[in-house]
Amino acid sequence: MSKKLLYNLLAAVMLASLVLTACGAPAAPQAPAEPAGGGKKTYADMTLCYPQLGAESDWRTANTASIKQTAEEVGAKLIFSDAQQKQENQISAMRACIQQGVDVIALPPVVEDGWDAVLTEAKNAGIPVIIVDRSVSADSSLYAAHIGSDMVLEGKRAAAEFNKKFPDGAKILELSGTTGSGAAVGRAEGFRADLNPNIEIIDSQTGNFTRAEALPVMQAFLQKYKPGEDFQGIFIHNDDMGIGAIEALKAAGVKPGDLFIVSVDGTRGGFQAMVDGWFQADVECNPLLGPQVFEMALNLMNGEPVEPETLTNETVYYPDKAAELLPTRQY
Ligand code: GYE
Repeated sequence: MSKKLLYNLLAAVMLASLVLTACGAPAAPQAPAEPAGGGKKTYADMTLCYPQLGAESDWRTANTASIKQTAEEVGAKLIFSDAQQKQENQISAMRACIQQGVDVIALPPVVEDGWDAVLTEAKNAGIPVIIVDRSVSADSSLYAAHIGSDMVLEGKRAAAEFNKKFPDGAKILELSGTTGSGAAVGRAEGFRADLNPNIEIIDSQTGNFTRAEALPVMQAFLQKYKPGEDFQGIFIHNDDMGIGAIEALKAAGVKPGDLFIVSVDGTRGGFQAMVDGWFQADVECNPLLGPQVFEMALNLMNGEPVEPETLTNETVYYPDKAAELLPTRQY
């Protein structure tokens, strides 16, 4: 090929690509740019945004620690914020990250609904989003993947404990997590799906996953219902609320073991409550998601395919092993 022909060819190709961009074809979403030199991107290239939903529980504290520690270990840059359980704070934190042009956003959504707009903004900016921990109701085309627990299964596991304990039926209370959160919705759904029909949930109130809010809710329950007579058990959506509830129960003269209490998370506080005889089972929910999140984020940066749904492997803990396992608990 002559030099001239080569130049002409090159000029034509450049012109064509100019015309294409000038026509305003939308930027291909989520197609990561080829790293310079064609090599793969590494953690040193990564800025990950984690708009944490809050600091409401020991589970959350452990989740935050896992994300921060993993960022440090792999040498990635982390933009972390705490939304104090407010969706609008999470959304503004996400928008700030989009503006900054982070590589990946990992979002633990406080509630399921209301994410479409900001997820669309991230998608249009070509920033992949990993939904972490709780789920969103948004269309799955708006995010790259979800990593977290099977909340419905956790509810089913709790129901199985009540079914075992009360084959002849019972009346129970439910202390539920944050209204509209994937964790509370899923646990309530799984619990009701598997609970025997002779076990009646006589009341259900939210304690917003915190000790402070669960305490007055339990106090109000105790004003209305007599423990042992009106109800024999409580399903509590997390250990922190369980600890708040125990304070109210103690103050009302209830003794450990008077009621059948099943909680969720498996934190050290939950294990202590089993050692002390308050909880009869604790359904595990694992917050240590940092390593999985960063690994997936790197794959996304390199345009590699990722699993759309990664569920954490979990179990149920009982008082018989609680004392032995307590010192080994990581959260
Ligand atoms: O169970 C609770 C926390 O979303 C799985 O949120 C998480 C839940 C966890 O506040 O302790």
